[in-house]
Amino acid sequence: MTLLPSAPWQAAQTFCTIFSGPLTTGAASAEAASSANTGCMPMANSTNNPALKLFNIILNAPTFLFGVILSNKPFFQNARFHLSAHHLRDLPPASGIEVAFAGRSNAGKSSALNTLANHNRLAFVSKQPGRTQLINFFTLGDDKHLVDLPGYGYAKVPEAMRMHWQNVLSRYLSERQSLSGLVLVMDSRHPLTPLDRQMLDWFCPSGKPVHVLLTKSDKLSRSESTITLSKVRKELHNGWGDKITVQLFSSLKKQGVDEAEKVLGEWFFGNEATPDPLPATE
Ligand SMILES: Nc1nc2c(ncn2[C@@H]2O[C@H](COP(=O)(O)OP(=O)(O)OP(=O)(O)O)[C@@H](O)[C@H]2O)c(=O)[nH]1
Ligand SMILES: [Mg+2]
Repeated sequence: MTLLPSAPWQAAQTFCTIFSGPLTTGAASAEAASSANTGCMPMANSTNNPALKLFNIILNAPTFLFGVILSNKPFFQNARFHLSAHHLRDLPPASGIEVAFAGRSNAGKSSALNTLANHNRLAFVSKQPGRTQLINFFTLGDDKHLVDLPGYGYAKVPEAMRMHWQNVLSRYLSERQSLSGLVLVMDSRHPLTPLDRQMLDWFCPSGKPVHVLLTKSDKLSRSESTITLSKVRKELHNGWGDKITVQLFSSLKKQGVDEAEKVLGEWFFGNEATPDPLPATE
């Protein structure tokens, strides 16, 4: 048993409670989460102001680092289910930072999310394609979210449903202000399908970063993995620019977890504030 807080923001909470009084983080509802915002530092409403955003990041970095040192746990392991949405109007307010996992049905999005969270059943995983049929939000606390998107490209989905999700996904990817980066999950045996390319076409004009996870890499030999990685990297850079990074990933073998955590950590916390992931204690 440990008396240490189990999460960076819990550690931060302890810190703040000791030095500044109680906090309002860890809110259960979307409304509460958005109003609670973050940390013990005075948070200005920075949604539309880049200077204030930067100010808030700098202000909160020491608190976050303090929390991580105390918690001894990579931050994604604190992911908790927050809400599911069928329509854009059901999404939580776009006030924080979120990173979405998109990709073909059955590519391994939910599995990758569970692997990062070190949790077997946080997001639903199934052999049956089309398992994730809602936009599922997982909170990391502090108004930060991981988002599991419904997969695309599953032929047996009814036309009306396919049109609905095409519309929702294109609008979500191109309009959502709090969406800070996209993890595009591709089965490493079938990368860059036409629909993957369409996703990149929808998202890349936003100028936000994309990280491609070539999942199920355990199904490729070492040399196949190396060749696939370099081919996909080249094609991504040629087609969509250098804001796109790519790596091999296996949820089954838990390979590529540190690399993915590092990239996502930078999106959530910025270069300076991102600690190297520490070994999990459980
Ligand atoms: N061998 C192997 N199988 C994997 C890996 N990742 C996922 N799978 C399997 O692939 C299937 C689909 O995984 P999901 O994570 O549900 O895929 P998804 O992209 O969320 O699918 P939808 O929700 O339908 O869009 C499941 O049977 C997983 O166990 C992996 O890295 N290696
Ligand atoms: Mg899924």
